[in-house]
Amino acid sequence: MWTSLSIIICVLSGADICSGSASRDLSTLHNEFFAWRMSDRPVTATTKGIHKYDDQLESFNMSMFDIRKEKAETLHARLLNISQEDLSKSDLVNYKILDDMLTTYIRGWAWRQYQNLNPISFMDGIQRNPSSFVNSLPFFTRGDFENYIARLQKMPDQYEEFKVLMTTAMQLNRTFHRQSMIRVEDQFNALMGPTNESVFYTPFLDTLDNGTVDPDVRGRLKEQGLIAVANLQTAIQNMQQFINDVYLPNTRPDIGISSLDGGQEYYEACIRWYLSVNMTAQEVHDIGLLEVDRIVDNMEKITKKQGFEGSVSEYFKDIMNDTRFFFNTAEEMIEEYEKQIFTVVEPELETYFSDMPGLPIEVLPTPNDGPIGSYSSGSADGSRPGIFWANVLRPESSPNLTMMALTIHEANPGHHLQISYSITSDTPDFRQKMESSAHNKVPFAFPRYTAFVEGWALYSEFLGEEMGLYRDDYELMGRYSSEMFRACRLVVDTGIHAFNWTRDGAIEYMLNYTARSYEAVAVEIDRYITWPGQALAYKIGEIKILELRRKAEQELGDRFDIREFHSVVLKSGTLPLTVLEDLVNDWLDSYPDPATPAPATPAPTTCGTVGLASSLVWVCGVLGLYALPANL
Ligand SMILES: *[C@@H]1O[C@H](CO)[C@@H](O)[C@H](O)[C@H]1NC(C)=O
Ligand SMILES: *[C@@H]1O[C@H](CO)[C@@H](O)[C@H](O)[C@H]1NC(C)=O
Ligand SMILES: *[C@@H]1O[C@H](CO)[C@@H](O)[C@H](O)[C@H]1NC(C)=O
Ligand SMILES: *[C@@H]1O[C@H](CO)[C@@H](O)[C@H](O)[C@H]1NC(C)=O
Ligand SMILES: *[C@@H]1O[C@H](CO)[C@@H](O)[C@H](O)[C@H]1NC(C)=O
Ligand SMILES: *[C@@H]1O[C@H](CO)[C@@H](O)[C@H](O)[C@H]1NC(C)=O
Ligand SMILES: *[C@@H]1O[C@H](CO)[C@@H](O)[C@H](O)[C@H]1NC(C)=O
Ligand SMILES: *[C@@H]1O[C@H](CO)[C@@H](O)[C@H](O)[C@H]1NC(C)=O
Ligand SMILES: *[C@@H]1O[C@H](CO)[C@@H](O)[C@H](O)[C@H]1NC(C)=O
Ligand SMILES: *[C@H]1O[C@@H](CO)[C@H](O)[C@@H](O)[C@@H]1NC(C)=O
Repeated sequence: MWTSLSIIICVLSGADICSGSASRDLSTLHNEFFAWRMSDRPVTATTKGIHKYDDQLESFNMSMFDIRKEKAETLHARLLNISQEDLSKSDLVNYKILDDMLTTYIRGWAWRQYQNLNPISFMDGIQRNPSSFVNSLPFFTRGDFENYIARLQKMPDQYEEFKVLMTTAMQLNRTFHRQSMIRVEDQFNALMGPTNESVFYTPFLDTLDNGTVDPDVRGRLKEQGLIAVANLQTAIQNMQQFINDVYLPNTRPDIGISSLDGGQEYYEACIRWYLSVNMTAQEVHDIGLLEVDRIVDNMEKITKKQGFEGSVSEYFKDIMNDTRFFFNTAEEMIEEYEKQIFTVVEPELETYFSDMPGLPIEVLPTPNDGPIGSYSSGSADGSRPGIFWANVLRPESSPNLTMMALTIHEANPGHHLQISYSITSDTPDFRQKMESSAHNKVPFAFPRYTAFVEGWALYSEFLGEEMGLYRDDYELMGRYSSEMFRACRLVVDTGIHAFNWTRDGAIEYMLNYTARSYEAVAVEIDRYITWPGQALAYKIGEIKILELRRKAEQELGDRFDIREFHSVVLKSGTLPLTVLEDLVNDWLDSYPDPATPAPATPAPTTCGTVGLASSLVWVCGVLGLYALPANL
């Protein structure tokens, strides 16, 4: 009754009231979408603070492929029924993103029987980071412990579901390469040993004893927990047996995904999923080669200036052997990061950004070994700070010259600033609490817009030059080595998956251009072998953001305001690159004071207007050689 009434009113009185109903329909729809996603991914729901499904696990039954796709299609049909003209600007962004998420997923269904059939690798599965599985749950009440026990009890069934998927992968000749599997055994082994000392059992120790659960029931919870963990250990052992005896002998012989039937098309679908733009492997590869050359040039300018005669890789070898570039202790490294954030970067920010949310940031040492840095967001009200996790476990092999680029990337104006804008923007749950990636499901998965997030962080490293954040040529070399790493990924990932590169060839290429050890590079390469296309997002996202900036500079001429541009990019939250481009174009189209149009073609000097000589090459390069498809 209510619905039909509102339709009549809309017809009679025009857009204003309709806008209300379109907006309501949209919000109903994305709430429903979000609720569905959380119920479908219970562990993710727990990590997002939704505790309705704490006793459940995701289903990996093959029948779910079709069920999920049909659900997405139903929601999409309803979305298309909402009139875009009747939506406000911010609702329109939400509309476009929901549209992109659903169409990406529905399109990905065609590839459901590729990597999706391989849920375990050294990069995927709970054995990779078991404590995150444990720690995602709260452990306060008896019910919390019971939920956790229920989850543990369901794990063996999940492994049985995995075996069905993996067996299907073998039948279809769509398994992982051996290289994706060899480290799994060690990861599994770390979960064996005495049951009461397993990481899965830890909540039943101090947490339970020191907590508020009725002491009378603690004994029973421990007993049930012990049995559940023991059964899980048995299931893990069986899985390892299955991998050794059945799966490993059937792993695919070639590292490249294109060696599979339909693999070339599959790879391009992965590229499209990660980049949220249409590009071929060849296009990505060519951009990578140009970028590597350009960055080598930038590096050689510095090495020449410093009077160094050898190659870039020799330069970094010398640095690695020079104690001058190393701190002695973890504490000194943390202090240096703090100094960079608060005394070098912070004073420069307001020249480049407006209405900064000003959320707090902290530097903490990573408890476990892993990447050199990472970021986790705090709360939107600032009560919990964002954290730049710095790996300071090996001061003796972490040269200081890469620290500034890392600070910029993880803290400000990189991830911390972008995510601060994002979590304080008025965006609905389905955008604020995007589900975690399960890379082996790509492209039959909901996107998270890595190209935007990582592209922004890499663009920030670039912006750091303009902001004068790199204090000397060494820090600039550190920036280039970090950029080089991302550029190499474009060459190597596509090399492996589209152009038959060998593993040794890929390792050699990467070693030649980056200051990393053989073992570190080999792990990187195995990661690319396992997740085709994932590593491309960083550089392509950066190039897209920079391309949009150059476009705005060109169109607005003197009226271009860097702070305004950054607001357009950051204030609508995390976006697919397509929607970002729409936003920038809308901003340019509706820009006030069109009285002084910019020249149609930029004067050659435009290239020189920005910062250092090194970025001059870049500026010209982006407008010319590496422009991405303009119409995304
Ligand atoms: C899994 O899916 C199959 C059909 O593919 C179905 O027969 C079976 O009952 C399902 N199992 C569960 C536990 O839902
Ligand atoms: C689209 O809207 C029309 C009119 O309100 C309705 O009859 C139809 O069922 C809707 N379709 C979907 C898929 O929601
Ligand atoms: C898988 O590969 C084997 C050996 O090359 C071949 O005999 C078989 O037909 C292939 N199966 C499929 C489904 O392509
Ligand atoms: C685990 O149990 C063994 C005996 O079964 C005991 O010796 C050991 O101390 C226990 N470990 C912990 C952490 O409680
Ligand atoms: C919990 O209690 C144990 C003694 O049972 C004590 O050693 C430990 O420090 C306590 N942990 C916390 C976090 O309070
Ligand atoms: C590192 O330095 C030491 C002593 O300064 C020298 O003997 C060694 O050859 C150097 N190694 C490299 C790889 O340059
Ligand atoms: C890659 O190698 C396979 C044989 O392993 C061959 O069939 C294919 O044509 C090669 N592709 C390219 C792009 O070289
Ligand atoms: C290694 O890098 C240099 C540039 O520093 C380049 O000239 C050479 O071709 C590269 N070698 C390989 C194997 O890629
Ligand atoms: C991207 O490529 C797909 C498949 O080739 C095509 O259907 C789609 O229209 C393209 N999208 C854009 C925006 O060019
Ligand atoms: C590392 O960077 C070089 C060049 O910027 C400085 O000369 C060194 O003093 C610095 N080393 C430490 C330990 O901070």
